[in-house]
Amino acid sequence: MKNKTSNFQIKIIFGPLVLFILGGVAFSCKKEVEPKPKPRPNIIFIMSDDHAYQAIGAYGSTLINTPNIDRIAQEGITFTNACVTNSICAPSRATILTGKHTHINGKTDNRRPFDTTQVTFPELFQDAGYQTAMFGKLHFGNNPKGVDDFMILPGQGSYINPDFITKTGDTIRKEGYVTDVITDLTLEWLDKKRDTVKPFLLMYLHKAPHRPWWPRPDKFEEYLGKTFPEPATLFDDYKNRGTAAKTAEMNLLTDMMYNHDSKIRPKLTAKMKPTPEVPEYEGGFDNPYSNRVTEAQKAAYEPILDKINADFEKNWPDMTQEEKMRWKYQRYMQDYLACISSVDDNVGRVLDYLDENKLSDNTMVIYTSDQGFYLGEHGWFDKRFIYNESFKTPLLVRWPHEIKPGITNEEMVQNLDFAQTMLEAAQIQAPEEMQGESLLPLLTSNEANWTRDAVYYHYYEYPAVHQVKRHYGIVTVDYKLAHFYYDIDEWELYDRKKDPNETNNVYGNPEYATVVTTLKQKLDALREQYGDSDELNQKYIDIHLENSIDSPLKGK
Ligand code: SGN
Ligand code: CA
Repeated sequence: MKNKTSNFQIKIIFGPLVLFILGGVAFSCKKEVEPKPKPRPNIIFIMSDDHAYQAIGAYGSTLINTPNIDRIAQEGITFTNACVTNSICAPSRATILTGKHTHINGKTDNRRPFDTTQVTFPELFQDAGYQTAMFGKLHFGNNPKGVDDFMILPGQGSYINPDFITKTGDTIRKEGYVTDVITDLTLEWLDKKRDTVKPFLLMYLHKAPHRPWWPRPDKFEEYLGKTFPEPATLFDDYKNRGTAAKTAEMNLLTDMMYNHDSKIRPKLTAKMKPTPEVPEYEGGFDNPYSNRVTEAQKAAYEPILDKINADFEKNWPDMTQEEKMRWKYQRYMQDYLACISSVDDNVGRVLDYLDENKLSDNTMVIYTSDQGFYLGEHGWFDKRFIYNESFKTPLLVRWPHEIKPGITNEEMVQNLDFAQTMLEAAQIQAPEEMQGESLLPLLTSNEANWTRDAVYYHYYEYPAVHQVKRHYGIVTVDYKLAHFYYDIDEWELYDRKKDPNETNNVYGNPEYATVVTTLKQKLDALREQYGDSDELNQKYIDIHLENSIDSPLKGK
């Protein structure tokens, strides 16, 4: 009886314990087999148009502070060697949306239509149950697919009182400054249209700081009073370079327009003696003199334009060529950076909204540009070249709990990788045909095994505005090798370590003979890996000649 009792007591005491332990084991086994799925993050993909990394505080800018964009860097990761596959607007966007190189997605230039039968990554998000939206500049020739809500600028769009194409096919005009308006639309969507049950993919795409760099009047005035440091290569004479650098039409002195770009009134240049030597646009579709602008808006711009014009009238006739270059550089920087300042303020509005609405924690925020840009380096504005300032693009990513705050990464990553990165973060399978690599290992781990040691680049839009010749090439940590073709056949090699400004083409220098042989083999291998070839080059030349009405080379 005693024993019985004690047996019973033992059962009473240990029974639940055994069950608890067994239950615990079962629970922990179950946990190993089926981990609780992580909640899928929201994603905000922020892209500006032509935003050079040289104009971002987080990249050590000596030109401007960007405290809001820098918040993404401070709370996330800065990629110091992010680059594009083709440094021009619509082709870059096609690569981002498809995860494929230009020669595969077919969007070789800004003019050619995009083949919409291809899969673009927002469609995959939509299929996977994400709510998707896009606001701002797409510049694609087509409306986006896989996007529940959108308001996109037609083509390049306008800085003041921009029109937007809506999902219903209407075009509506919104009064205000474009960077503010795009942000208003984005915040309105977050506030009123967001489905709180679903994760979202939101593409927030600025027009600024695209040419012709019209700032909002208050910023226009503020930046007019500033002077900026000149880049070391402002007076580049393109000696020791190829034909392509010498013939490109993007030099501040010879190609930047006094009226269209530097904001000198046409009636002033017309009466100046001697007449300023630069050709001018006739249209002026996108400036405060156009019909779309209200009298009040014009009145806000006038006193600032008065100051710029008075200074020009007084000083320009006596300026040397060198002084004209310097004057144009300062004018350019004042307007370009004033546009950036608005972008930065507005990025801050979006980040604040996320904080205030407790969305920051589970939202991946990406900041990038469709390519880099020349801010007077080599005497240039615009982009297109495989050379550094246009080839590199800013890339900052914040994703709390997943990315350690304030880290930097030097790997050669590309806009080709963006789609796969976002898809993996959202736990969506990427299609086989995508050619990039997910950056997730680099975002979330210090010890990621990243094996890429070279990237491939190919630019096609020639003949065209700025006349940058067609070229493709390979970039490694140490070298850059490019082949310029079509109406020339020239190779260029830059030693990135010894010549970071890329002013000395060492192709043909016997000391680099072995480097050239090795790099050419590597380039061939990359072209094969990605499916590019001389036959495809010819195919795209033929298409260009068939479609182009303005090609000076037509028939050649
Ligand atoms: C416009 C610009 C060019 C620029 C292209 C492409 N001229 O034509 O300077 O290179 O767009 O830019 S503009 O003064 O009329 O804006 S892209 O970013 O869309 O590729
Ligand atoms: Ca662009």
